[in-house]
Amino acid sequence: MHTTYIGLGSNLGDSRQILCRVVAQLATLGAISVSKLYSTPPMGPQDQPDYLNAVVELKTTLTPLALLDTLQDFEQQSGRVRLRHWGERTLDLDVLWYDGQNIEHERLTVPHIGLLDRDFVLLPLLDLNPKMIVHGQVLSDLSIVKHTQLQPIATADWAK
Ligand code: PH2
Ligand code: MG
Ligand code: MG
Repeated sequence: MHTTYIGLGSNLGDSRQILCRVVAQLATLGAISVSKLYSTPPMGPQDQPDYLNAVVELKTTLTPLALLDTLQDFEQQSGRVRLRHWGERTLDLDVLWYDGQNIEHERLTVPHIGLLDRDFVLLPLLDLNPKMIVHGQVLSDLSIVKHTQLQPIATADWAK
C-alpha cells in the first residue's frame, strides 16, 4: 500500500461541488483523508477568480503513473477547461507526494515542483500531516507557512 497526497484546485464553475465530486471519486481508489477547504487568491494571472484548494491523503495500490492517468481521467470527466498557463480551470489534480519517492519522469515530477513555495498546498498538507518533511525540509518551519494569511473556509467535513 502506498501513501500519496493529491492537491485539488478549482476556480471555474461550481468549484465546491466539483471538488466534492472528485473527493468521492478518489475514495474509490483507496482509503482517504481530506484536509480543510481553503479559498485562495490566484497565483499567476490576477484577473481570474479565487481558487478553492484542498489536499487529499490517499492510501492506494496504484503506481504513480497509473494514479496520474486516473487523475487525468477525473479532470476530463469534470469537463476540464484550462484556458491559459497558470490560468483558470475547472479542476486541477496534482500528485504532490508519493511514499517519499523522488520521481523524475517526462510526465510526472514528485514531490510536486511548487510544493515548498505555495501556501495553498502547504496548509492543507499540514492539516493532514503536521510533521511532514519534504526534501529534508520540515514544512511547518517554512516562513511562508508561518506568515500566511490563508484561513480555511470549512473544516475537514466539507466533502461529506
Ligand atoms: N493553480 C494554478 C494557478 N494558480 N492559484 C491558486 N491560489 N491555487 C491554485 O490551485 C492555482 C493557482 C494552476 O494550476
Ligand atoms: Mg496545480
Ligand atoms: Mg496540475
